[in-house]
Amino acid sequence: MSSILFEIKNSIGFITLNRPDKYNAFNREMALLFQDKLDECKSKEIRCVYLTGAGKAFSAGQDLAEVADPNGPKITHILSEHYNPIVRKIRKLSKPVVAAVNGVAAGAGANIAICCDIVVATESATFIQAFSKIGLIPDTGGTYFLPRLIGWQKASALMMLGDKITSEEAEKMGMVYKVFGDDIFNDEALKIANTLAQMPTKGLALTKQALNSSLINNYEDQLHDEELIQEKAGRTSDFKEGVQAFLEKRKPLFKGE
Ligand code: T3D
Repeated sequence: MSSILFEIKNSIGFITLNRPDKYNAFNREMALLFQDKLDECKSKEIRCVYLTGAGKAFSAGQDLAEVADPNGPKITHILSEHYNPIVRKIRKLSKPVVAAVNGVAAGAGANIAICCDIVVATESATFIQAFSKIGLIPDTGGTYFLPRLIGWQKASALMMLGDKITSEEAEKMGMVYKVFGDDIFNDEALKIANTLAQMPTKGLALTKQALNSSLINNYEDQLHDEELIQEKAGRTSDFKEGVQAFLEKRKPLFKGE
């Protein structure tokens, strides 16, 4: 069985982390395969990506058995070849990526989730910045995204103490968009992905571009970027369709173009 499952349905690219007996911990093979699948998601056919884990966990981060293996990859390679490319590919992908956190998300698993565009979680899911417990620093973009999502103080405490927090706490802090009861989680998370997959994909891609640049721009540069990016959105056929549908009082039919 492959460590990453991938299928395309209703314009959604479904990526499932699939090492359930290891809580979907990443080894090299899985990290590289995940990157390949993210590349496949560039296809025009896919208008939203849905990322989840098989079994009980979302992902327990780096496979610690691989780290302990003297023949395994070195720390610097693990970051430069495994996790950093994953974060870059998710942030650069010109469509929304939904992290459907179905269980524990620890270490790199937690930080992959929070770099996605929309994070939803089951009531029973938990988040752990597990790195400090084994003497590492938080990586996989965590030191960049987490303080920006929940504030520097809370990020600092979670990263130093390595506390396990519930999905409800994560939602209150701003790390998660919505939490759903375990019984309705799949349906609700899928509803979000289906909605996104029918929306103006180029407009969403440009929204993502503007949000990405807001992380580094000053205020004036951001206003300038909004002008440039909105100009591109205004040239899409979905924008024309959106306006036309509004004027004709009908439901728009967006084609992602
Ligand atoms: O060089 C580098 O490493 C740099 C890159 C770093 C990136 C990172 O992600 S570092 C952080 C690595 N992750 C962790 O430290 C988390 C380790 N796991 C845990 O703390 C706990 O397993 C969890 C809190 C995630 C879940 O706890 P619990 O009690 O619900 O489950 P469990 O019994 O501990 O785990 C279930 C199984 O998954 C178990 O297998 P077994 O004994 O039943 O055969 C366990 O060994 C396995 N598992 C869980 N996490 C990992 C793992 N196997 C390998 N690597 C893991 N990270």
